[in-house]
Amino acid sequence: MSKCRICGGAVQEFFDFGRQPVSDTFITPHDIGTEHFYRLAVGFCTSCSMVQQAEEVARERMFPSDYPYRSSGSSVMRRHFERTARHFLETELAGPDPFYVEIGCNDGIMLNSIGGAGVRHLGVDPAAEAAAVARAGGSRVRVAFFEEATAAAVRLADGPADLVFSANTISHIAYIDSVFAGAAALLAPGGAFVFEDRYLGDILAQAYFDQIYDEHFYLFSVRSVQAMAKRFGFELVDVAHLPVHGGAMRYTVARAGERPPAPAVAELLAQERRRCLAEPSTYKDFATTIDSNCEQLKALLGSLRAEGRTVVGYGATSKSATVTNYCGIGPELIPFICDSTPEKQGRMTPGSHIPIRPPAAFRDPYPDYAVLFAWNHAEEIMAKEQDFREAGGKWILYVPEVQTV
Ligand code: DWN
Ligand code: SAH
Ligand code: ZN
Repeated sequence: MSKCRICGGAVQEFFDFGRQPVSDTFITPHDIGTEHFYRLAVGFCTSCSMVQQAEEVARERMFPSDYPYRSSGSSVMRRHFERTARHFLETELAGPDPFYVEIGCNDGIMLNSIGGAGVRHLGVDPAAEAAAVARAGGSRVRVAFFEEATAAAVRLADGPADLVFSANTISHIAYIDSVFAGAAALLAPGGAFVFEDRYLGDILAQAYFDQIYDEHFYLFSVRSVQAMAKRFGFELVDVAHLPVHGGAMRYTVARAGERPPAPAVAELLAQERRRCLAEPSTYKDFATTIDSNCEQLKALLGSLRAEGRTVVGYGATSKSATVTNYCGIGPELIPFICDSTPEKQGRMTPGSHIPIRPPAAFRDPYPDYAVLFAWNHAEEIMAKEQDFREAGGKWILYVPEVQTV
């Protein structure tokens, strides 16, 4: 058993994916064999229930200056963050001269809406090339990893922040004590630290096992975030369940005693107790489902190949690294994955070495089947690719179960 990164309690490992590559390291053909591998294993803390990985990958490996993910690749996510920006402009940023800081701003998908409203703002992100896109959108970005030292420098240069916001990033940071220390140093009195991340309750309910990969060091629940906030001098004062990325949760924390917790916190804690999110049996069942789904997916792809059917992948996601490498799926079963991100096209998936091609390759000609690795964007993608279905094509989904639709 390892020690919990949050509370020091005993972490009970519940799944080991074995040797896995850094998920966003999409390589060129002559980089084959240069990928970094590590042991991807995940456990839950028997004290604070935080789900966390056994091994930490160096942040510089996961988030280099040419980090290829671009948040704006989804119109659904662009609309989500436009709505989110409007919400904060009417609430946390409604004061006379508000200052907004965003951790993990990536290409400015949220930051540009805040800056565009004339609000003083600063993004913080080590992915220099994504930051350049945000700057081209009119935003200020400090290319750095947010931690206590960064926060102190920002406070010195720009003053206290009314809102520190982050989406799909805080769970990526193993050294989260330094992040909370930074938030404490940076936040104005009465300020809020708000972060949204994929939700453990949905991952367990829908067996989203491929949400487990190097970048997702933690899988948050309301109970584990409440414990984490308390440990670092904050208090969880509001939660909101979101439909994005297969199910996410927005957590609002404030300095302890500064705001009364909203009823939603107690309501969702009660729901987690009813769903046994802190019970070992829940994770045992999850582990069984992971292996069963992976066996079924591999068997389905093998039989389609034996029948001479054509199968491609759709969406070269970080998630696909776990699926393809744990299930042993390579180009012999999926000859290529199409993806709309220019920075990924022409490269190959880490470890499994499946070539990544532009969306045009998907239609020329349509395959018989397409494995939807970007299942969290299913509605948007299936709407975009209606002609595929009309031409007789079928999608292969592997969460919550293996099925063709
Ligand atoms: O948590 C994270 C999320 C926010 O983004 C990060 N750790 C890294 C990354 O994870 P991911 O790669 O699993 O994210 P997505 O948003 O599921 O990736 C979707 C992929 O599919 C992108 O490469 C873009 C591509 N795509 C496409 O080809 N056509 C996406 C859409 C919507 C499309 O229509
Ligand atoms: N907020 C965007 C991007 C999420 S991807 C969205 O919701 O789509 C995670 C982002 O966090 C990447 O751009 C990565 O470079 C950044 N990141 C990782 N560690 C960070 C840290 N310590 N401080 C700031 N950004 C970080
Ligand atoms: Zn713990």
